[in-house]
Amino acid sequence: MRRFFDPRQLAHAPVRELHNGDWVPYAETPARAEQIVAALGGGEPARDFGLAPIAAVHDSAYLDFLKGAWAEWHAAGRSGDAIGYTFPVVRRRPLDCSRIDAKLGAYSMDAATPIAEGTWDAAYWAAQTALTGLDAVASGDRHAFALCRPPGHHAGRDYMGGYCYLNNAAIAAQRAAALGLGPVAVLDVDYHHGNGTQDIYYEHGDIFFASIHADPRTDYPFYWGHADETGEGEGAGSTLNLPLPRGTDWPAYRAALDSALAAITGWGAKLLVLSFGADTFVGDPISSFALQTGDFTAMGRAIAGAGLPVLVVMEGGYAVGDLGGNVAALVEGF
Ligand code: Q9C
Ligand code: ZN
Repeated sequence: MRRFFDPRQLAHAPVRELHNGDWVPYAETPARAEQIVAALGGGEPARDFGLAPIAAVHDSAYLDFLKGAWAEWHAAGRSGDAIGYTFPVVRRRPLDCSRIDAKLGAYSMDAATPIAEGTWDAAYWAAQTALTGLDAVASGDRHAFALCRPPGHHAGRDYMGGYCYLNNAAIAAQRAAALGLGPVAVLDVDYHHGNGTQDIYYEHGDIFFASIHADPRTDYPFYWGHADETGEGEGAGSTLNLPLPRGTDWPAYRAALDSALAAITGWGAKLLVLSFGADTFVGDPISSFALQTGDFTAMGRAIAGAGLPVLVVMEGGYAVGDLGGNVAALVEGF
């Protein structure tokens, strides 16, 4: 399948994140993408579809904030990466905040998502990379791989979180539906629950969201991804969460994957967006599943076996030395 990678995504390079109570080096590094593109033997650059398909998913005030946050932070006399530290969980309401500190808290769900100088440009080109991959599928390719970075599945309509700023998979899914390629399903196989994608489509009956992930009772993002979250309103029944315990290996994972694929085809999907994270790998430094490199090939084969056109969108995966091989293994399964 064709692979898409745009080097403008490398401009995003935050220095540190708050992890388990300590400042640690930022895990979502440019080297991740460099390892993957090397293992895949290169990638075609993104085409520019402009802001409209991004604004079809994200709030316009949030996009303005993302574009300007780093400059505003520095104009306020700060140094380094912009990061929130006060979060409006109490009676949240749409205040028009002027201080960059207030905006950072209002538009983020954690302190793992700093804004560096190159963040907006990289996130913009990550979204364009997903849209370029979708264009290949829309033009008749059966499968396409979009090497997106920064990742997207924790980002909601008006918030960033979990190394994610723009929800690349949701942007591609929305565009696919607008092009009449639906009904569209998003299957999220990153180790972490895709709370942003779920939130964006929670009340939509036309986009199905299924996620296989570490049980949020033990793992980030904690507050979403529980099995009883199934959608609301017109979206009632179009969200499926399959949380799994720490230590899950391929046989148990495979059973959940089969259930998710059966639900997606049973729902009548005509196109699949796969949010693929390689952080289910046994050697991942921030995760606790036990998939081996060869299991990713079986995963790709099983997903291709569902018989739908598939756009693969890259999400997490932090075992940098094994990451290229793990992604190449998945691609081989298609
Ligand atoms: N102690 C993705 O894989 N930090 N994001 C968790 C747990 C955030 C992962 C801290 C992890 C985000 C796209
Ligand atoms: Zn993840």
